[in-house]
Amino acid sequence: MHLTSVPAYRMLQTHHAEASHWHMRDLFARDPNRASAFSLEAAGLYLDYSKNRITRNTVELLCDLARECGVETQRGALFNGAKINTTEHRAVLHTALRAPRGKPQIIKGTDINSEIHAVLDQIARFTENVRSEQWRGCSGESITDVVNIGIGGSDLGPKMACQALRTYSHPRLKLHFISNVDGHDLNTLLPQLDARTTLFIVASKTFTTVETMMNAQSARAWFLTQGNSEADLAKHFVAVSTNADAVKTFGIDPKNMFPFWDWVGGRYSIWSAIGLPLALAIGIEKFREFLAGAHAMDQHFCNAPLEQNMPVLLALIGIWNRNFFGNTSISIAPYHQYLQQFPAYLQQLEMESNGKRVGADGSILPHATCPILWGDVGTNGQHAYFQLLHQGTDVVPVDFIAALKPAHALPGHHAMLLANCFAQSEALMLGKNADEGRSELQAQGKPKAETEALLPHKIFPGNRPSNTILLNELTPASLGALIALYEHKTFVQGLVWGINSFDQWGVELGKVLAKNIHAELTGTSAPQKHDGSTNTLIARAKAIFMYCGTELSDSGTLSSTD
Ligand code: G6Q
Repeated sequence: MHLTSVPAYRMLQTHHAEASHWHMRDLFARDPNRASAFSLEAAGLYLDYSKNRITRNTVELLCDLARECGVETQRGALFNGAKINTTEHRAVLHTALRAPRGKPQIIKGTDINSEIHAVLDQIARFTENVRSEQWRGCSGESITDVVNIGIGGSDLGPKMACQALRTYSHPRLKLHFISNVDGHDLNTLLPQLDARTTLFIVASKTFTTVETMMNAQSARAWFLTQGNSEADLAKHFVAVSTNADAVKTFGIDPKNMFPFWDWVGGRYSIWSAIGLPLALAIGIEKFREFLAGAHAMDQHFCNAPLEQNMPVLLALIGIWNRNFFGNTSISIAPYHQYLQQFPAYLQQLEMESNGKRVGADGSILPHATCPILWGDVGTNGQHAYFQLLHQGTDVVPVDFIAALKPAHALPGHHAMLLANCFAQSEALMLGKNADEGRSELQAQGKPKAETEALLPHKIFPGNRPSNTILLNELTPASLGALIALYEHKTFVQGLVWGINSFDQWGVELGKVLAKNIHAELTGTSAPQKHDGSTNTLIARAKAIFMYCGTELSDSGTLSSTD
């Protein structure tokens, strides 16, 4: 049954007809307890969702909707390892990766809890060795630079988390992330590295992803040009993958491979060995705290009633904004410089999971699904696109995220940062009406005619929704809980929309799409008949290679013909 046929959906439609006339300014004025009624704490996080166009009745109806869409049953199926990724016939068990040791979970006759903890122990041994300088490069020098080569789910998570938790980073280790097949990425980094003190992590679930393989081959070739031999590779290249054969073929010693499993989706893999760069940076104890923080959110998600369930409420507020108010995008505004990569991380999590127009049952969905997610850190965004958030023609709900305690001691900054964060959500909610705008202009001594001419520009409609998520401090545990919060939010929204949130056929398409054109560009295949535009683009690229006296070799690298 589609969302639009569910009884609670119809009730919500009727309710929305009324809600569309509300202004949050009035809702706050009428209900002094609104902030406590629409806020909750879980796993060390505080969520205030009171600045939304909701009443208690809205929340009740939305929770009915979640119930009628099977959220409670499917939540159990997720944790129990049912094959809820139906198009790939896979279980979805990233939550098992953060379960404590000693809680057996049998999947296909194997206790995955002991497998998971065996890999965690392998990560512990390796990271402690690198950090304590017992693992040294081929010339006996300690490792100073770690380069993670991976893309998408094998890049965004560790990159975001290493930046978020940089306060906890080992002082000797510099972390680098190479993802783009664009050679400018790797080519900029390599001259900064000393091959004798660099460790490359080739991170790829499949170990077939073209970008990662090409970057890994180039890094390997560079390493060998730096006076090192094939035998030296073992001290400088490790792999994270589910594909042991391909890792071996690449030339990485299977002893230096950290495995994970097909039931871990790429964008949910930070908790697995894909988190190796993070474990190297912050150490295994802090990495375990990161897992424990996520586990605390899992426990909350599993056990709390829907009405007091943080991921469920965050998801349902999103459904209310998307499917009833028609808001097409959501902005993420972390007021923490170290969370700069968080919007990009969530972009993949939400848009790759739920950016789909077909339901899990294969039917075309008659309703909207995932909104476009975007954003940047505060206060930077305030000096750029916040204009549109306040006065643009589209209403864009915002998630504000802030830590109450900073990780620095510079006086004054943090109070100023938080003041901005809270002031923005207040202004978006309250707006400024004509009377207020007029009095403000009059108080500035503007003449009457100028006041009236300026007034329309000074009016802010307000009633613009936002959530505020507060962390006491940005720690491994609170970051773990924050990521898990959004993972479960995404899962719940997928259930309400009737989507399989765990496949990504659009991404798979991208992996094969370039193959034909690449063969034509490199001359290994005769030009094919494309559309006129694509033919012209290919011809222009080929012409410029010839003009520059360069050609693309079979391996796809640009080489001089001289
Ligand atoms: C994530 C996606 C995608 C994937 C990358 C890298 O959920 O499937 O982003 O992570 O395409 O894939 P590999 O890890 O297999 O190289």
